[in-house]
Amino acid sequence: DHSDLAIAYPLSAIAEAFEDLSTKVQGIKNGSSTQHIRLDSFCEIASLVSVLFRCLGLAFKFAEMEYVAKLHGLVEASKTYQTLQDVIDHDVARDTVKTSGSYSRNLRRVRQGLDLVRAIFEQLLSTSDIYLKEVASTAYGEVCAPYHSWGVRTAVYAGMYTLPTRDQLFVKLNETEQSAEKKMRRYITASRPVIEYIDKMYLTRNIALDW
Ligand code: 1PZ
Repeated sequence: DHSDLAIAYPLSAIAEAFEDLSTKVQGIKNGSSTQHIRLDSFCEIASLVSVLFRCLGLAFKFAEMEYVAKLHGLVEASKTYQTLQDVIDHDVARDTVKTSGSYSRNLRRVRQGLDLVRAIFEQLLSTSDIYLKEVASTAYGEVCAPYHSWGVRTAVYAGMYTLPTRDQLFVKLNETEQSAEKKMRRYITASRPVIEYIDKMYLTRNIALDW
């Protein structure tokens, strides 16, 4: 249970939870585990990153609500389906993989959110700019913008001017520049295999990832 840690030190909880998940994913990959990732535990871990957008201010409330809504759809699915594979297979069978609001589409969106956090952390580590506009624009442009509508992209780029400063962000996360650095690196490393695992579930079913 990551919930106590998540309140006091959200970045620690995120790093720790993704390391656990990453270990499981690697076990599946190298054949030492045959247990697929459970959808309910995936949702629990993915929900931890929503504290990050709570630090971004009112302009990004919409992003948080969007992310939480997608996750909520998956939590509902987890009452019926046990694994991530199960929900994709469900949608493949009904031809609803890309249908708005479908489980597989929601999973794709959550995956993009996790990858966006990874890109933001990479940008934060590569610059010391006190404003987050550049960091956020680069990360968003790389990970999400290609898949968002013109209207959403325009709103997101306009919102970038309202982001807190770098220092304010770390204070909100109960971190210092130094303490955050290590945890962000841990997330970057741990999230990669997780994201790859999700992508592979689509690709092995001949679903291209251009949406
Ligand atoms: C410190 C740096 C701050 C960076 C801030 C970057 C903020 C990016 C905000 C992205 C907002 C996306 C809003 C709406 C997206 C919708 O178009 C799609 C629609 O999906 P559909 O219904 O068509 O299937 N929704 C999503 O992609 C859901 C997830 C988006 C939220 C990801 C936010 C991650 C923010 C991480 C912040 C640390």
